[in-house]
Amino acid sequence: MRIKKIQAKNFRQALSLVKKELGPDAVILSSEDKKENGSYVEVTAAIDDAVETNVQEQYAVASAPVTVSGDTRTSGNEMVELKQEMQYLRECMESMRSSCFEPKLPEERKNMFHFLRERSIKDDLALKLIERAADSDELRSVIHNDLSSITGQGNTSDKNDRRAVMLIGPTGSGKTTTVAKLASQAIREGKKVGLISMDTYKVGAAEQIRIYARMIGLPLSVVSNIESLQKSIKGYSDRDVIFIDTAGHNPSDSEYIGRLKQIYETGYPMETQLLLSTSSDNDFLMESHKHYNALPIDYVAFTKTDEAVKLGSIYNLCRLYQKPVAYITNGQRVPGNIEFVDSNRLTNLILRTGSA
Ligand SMILES: Nc1nc2c(ncn2[C@@H]2O[C@H](COP(=O)(O)OP(=O)(O)OP(=O)(O)O)[C@@H](O)[C@H]2O)c(=O)[nH]1
Ligand SMILES: [Mg+2]
Repeated sequence: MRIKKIQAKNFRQALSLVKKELGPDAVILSSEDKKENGSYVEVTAAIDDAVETNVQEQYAVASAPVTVSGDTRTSGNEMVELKQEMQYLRECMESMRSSCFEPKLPEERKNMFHFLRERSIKDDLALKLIERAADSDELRSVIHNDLSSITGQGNTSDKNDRRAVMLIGPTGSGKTTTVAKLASQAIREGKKVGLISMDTYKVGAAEQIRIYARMIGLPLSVVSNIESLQKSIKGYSDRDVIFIDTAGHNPSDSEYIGRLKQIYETGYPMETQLLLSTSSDNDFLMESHKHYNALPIDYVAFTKTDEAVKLGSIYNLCRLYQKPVAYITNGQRVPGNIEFVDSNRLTNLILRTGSA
């Protein structure tokens, strides 16, 4: 970690110097208004970028090298262990930072920082937000602008070609329930709808979606491999839209991501919606990005907003995934409990206090 003290005429100028000297990931540890020899601001900032980039150099200094044919090299296992250790230290630092980190900021900015932290917005994002906003009104519009620019990236050009909409997401994120909600909504709009379930993994999964299909009055096809998926899609050639439900797994399971990847290899134009439950652990959802990022996700959707006390994770995840938000779901009822939201509504949810 590199720590640096920076002096400037005012806070805003100090922050831009911090960014210039330590980069955009630097965090402010303290800020003081000084009065000696005229008034100025002194900011102490830190960056922990050295941890990862210097792993190899540090290893060479800190460990005894393994000699291979007179050569000095690190063994593969040692390097893996060392990387794991560094990762562990990094995680410890992160959790210390989020539990004890208390930036010394001017009073108004400190209040804004706490307001964002109380809503579970990540410290680094919160610091960047208060850098760009002079007061809480401006804070709202900065968040709104960030969300609008992400939503503006919606891939709408080929949307009409894509009749199939596939829902993916971690276990229990609400895929099957949401497929039923979306299907009901499409029927209400006068569309001909087809349903496909690719979940033959979980006990009772087929039965769950079969009940919904019967309730909505829709044909359902349950498939267990790519060939039957293609056949089912072909069989639904008279349908305006086909909703595909998938089995939920832990996203860190590489076989699961691999199976999803195979679906795209069929070349069938498909819209993919990633469902993330706002009642899940924020860090788990952030971590899942590493894995889902390998797939061509078109939209994210946030489920179970009715169960979440804080919805700052929506902001964290929008910034991380950089995908437009298709909708939110806010209850178990089918049909119903689904809301197609704009940036304005999302901003309100992120900044709200207590559950909806
Ligand atoms: N409170 C609340 N519960 C929801 C919402 N959406 C789904 N659920 C509930 O969450 C539980 C899991 O929903 P499912 O639709 O089965 O989730 P899934 O993603 O299909 O689960 P897997 O197929 O096992 O991965 C069920 O009890 C749903 O009724 C929501 O918006 N709010
Ligand atoms: Mg399911």
